Amino acid sequence: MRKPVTLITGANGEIGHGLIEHFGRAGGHELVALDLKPLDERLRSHCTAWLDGDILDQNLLQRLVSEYEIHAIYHLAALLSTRSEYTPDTAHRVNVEGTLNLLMLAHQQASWHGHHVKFLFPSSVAVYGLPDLETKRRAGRVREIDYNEPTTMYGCNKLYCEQLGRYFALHFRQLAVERTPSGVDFRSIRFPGLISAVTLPAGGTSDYASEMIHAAAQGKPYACFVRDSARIPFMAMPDAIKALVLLADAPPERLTRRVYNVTSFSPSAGEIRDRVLKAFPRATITFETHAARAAIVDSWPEDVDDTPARRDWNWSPDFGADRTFDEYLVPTISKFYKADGKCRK
Ligand code: AKB
Repeated sequence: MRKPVTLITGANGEIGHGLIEHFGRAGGHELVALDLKPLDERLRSHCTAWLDGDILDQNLLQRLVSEYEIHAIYHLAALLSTRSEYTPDTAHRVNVEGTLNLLMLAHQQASWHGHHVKFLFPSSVAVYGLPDLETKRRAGRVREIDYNEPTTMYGCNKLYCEQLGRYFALHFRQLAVERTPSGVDFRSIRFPGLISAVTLPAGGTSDYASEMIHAAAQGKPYACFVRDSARIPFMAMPDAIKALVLLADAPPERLTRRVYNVTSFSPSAGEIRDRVLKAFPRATITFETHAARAAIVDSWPEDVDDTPARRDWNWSPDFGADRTFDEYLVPTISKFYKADGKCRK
């Protein structure tokens, strides 16, 4: 008999670390971790199995389902926004074709075991495209239906995969003579910039916040690539994990949509600098604007309206700006670098 499991792709990533540690502490989940690289040793004790491989490798995915009965998928594997701009065709393959592979796998699994497969998909504020700074300022807290005109390949990929997921959940093979639902219970969150105390992001454009504080904690100078006035929504990683788990556990009848905004606080890059200097007064932080990367951040909203998430599945952040820095980031990062000085990508 195949063991019922939860599959986590992109397991070595920032969200993957937080999610596996959360499930490991909570217990009750048989986790199978998949990533391009061997799973971080810190996470292995929480997992039933871990594989290193590519979500584009159909043979790998078929080997996976021959051994495990998948009842939930947290599909975290992706090329982030900056990296995707350097390799847009690869980004499309990984971010879109990879996601389609996992959606089809979820459908096959649901057909096999006769239960729905929950499919949690992290989307992003990168799906929004504000045309200029005046419109961005005036728009303030944008809703899910506003300004869906991304300027990056990553944003295009995430917006399209949201729609792919809705298709699987609501309209799958609608012309079949004997139409049967896909069995894929797709649910997605548009995350703001995420800041983790124990992992460093790789290839994102909102990474300046994480990079700034991690550099300061190591006594390294940091040149921020956006202007000090650049402003987008951010969230502490523990709240991102809380949101994913809350959405996954929400009764289907509570959901009025498949894609939700969440957020916590919207600091400017200069306000982040001020908080980092308060914690690390000897830090050297400068602003050296990279015009193209700054323009990507300028196209993202100042803030998002997360009313539907609050209404449908009782979302609310635990970590506002003060608590994020004072109780989560600064003490954890300081301890972290004193411990082994290494941070995982
Ligand atoms: C990125 O910067 O690409 C990501 C995101 C905002 O989704 N962190």
